Amino acid sequence: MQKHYTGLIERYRDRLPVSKSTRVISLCEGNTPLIQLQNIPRMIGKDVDIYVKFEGLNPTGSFKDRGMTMAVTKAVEAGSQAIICASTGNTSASAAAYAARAGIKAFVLIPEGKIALGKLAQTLMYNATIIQINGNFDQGMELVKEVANHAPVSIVNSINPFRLEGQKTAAFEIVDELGFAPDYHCLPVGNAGNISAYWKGYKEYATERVCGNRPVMCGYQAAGAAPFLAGHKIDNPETVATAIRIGNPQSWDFAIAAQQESGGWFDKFTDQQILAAQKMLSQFEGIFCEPASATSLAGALNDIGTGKIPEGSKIVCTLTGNGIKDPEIAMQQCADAKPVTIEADLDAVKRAILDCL
Ligand code: AN7
Repeated sequence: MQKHYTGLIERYRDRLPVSKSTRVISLCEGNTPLIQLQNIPRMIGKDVDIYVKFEGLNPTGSFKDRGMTMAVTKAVEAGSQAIICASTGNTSASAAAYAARAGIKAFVLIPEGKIALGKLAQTLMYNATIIQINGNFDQGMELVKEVANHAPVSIVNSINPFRLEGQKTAAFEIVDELGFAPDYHCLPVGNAGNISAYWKGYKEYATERVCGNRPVMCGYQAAGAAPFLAGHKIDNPETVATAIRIGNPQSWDFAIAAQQESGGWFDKFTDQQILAAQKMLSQFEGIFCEPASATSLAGALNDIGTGKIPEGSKIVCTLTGNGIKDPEIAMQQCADAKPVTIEADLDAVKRAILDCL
């Protein structure tokens, strides 16, 4: 027995592509809480068990750390001195952190002005080299693929298969904790790496009879960035949920397979619906995720409401990133709840409290 938790590679070593001699680059990622919602199911008056897998509690505040521990471990094993990624923010923060941990260099290409403040601050602190482009994520991704042919850098975007290997462990953790796979698994979809990784994880656990069932996979996109609903890539994705402002998903085929094999579906939700779900989760459950992450709950609540997800179901929604990542959106969400400023005396404080009760 290990004395303390040392990360998902150690925990699931026998199911991951590492050997005894592999130097593991880890920040103790994974092992995130699966929190059952208590108030929202009651408020909507439906008999459903909704759990959220709070991936915002990973070391850099997003699920990307699961993939990054694997990708950077394998890059270092192969002798890489530098990694590179294109990113809407979370991948860049995660890549930068794991590169720092490994003692190698990280280059990140990000769309100028479209990265949440917390993600930019992290990436700077971890000391990555940030290259901002006058373009979107999809253009950055194409450039990264090109430049990797011309410079000694390993790509750590989710087109790197080790990323999905690491990320599949989230499905393992859910099954290990519940003792079964949920009936429905709801995820936000951008590049579609994560939905592909979860499906891989569930399939591996189901076929080895760790559990007897697999979930229906539900992939939810932002309405302005919904190529899976359009049926083709789109050129100018737009959404307040900048993490999933992606028009050309790199894991298209895997995600379609996940949807078809599981009997699942894709759907899209407006920025307004996404932000409402984010606020609801914070306000009524005390769980603060970033806007993109709330797309999973927006979708689940919609599909529970219409009966597409029937009563009696056990549902897991992945909350992919921490709400603190995007303080600007949070402040906008709460613009009507401006704090009052008063004199620093007892009477004034008393009045301020009594006024609110
Ligand atoms: C919070 O960081 O693509 O469908 O470059 O940050 O696996 O792409 C982020 C994606 C959902 C979508 N939620 O996951 C990046 C990046 C959050 C995210 C997604 C992202 P995929």
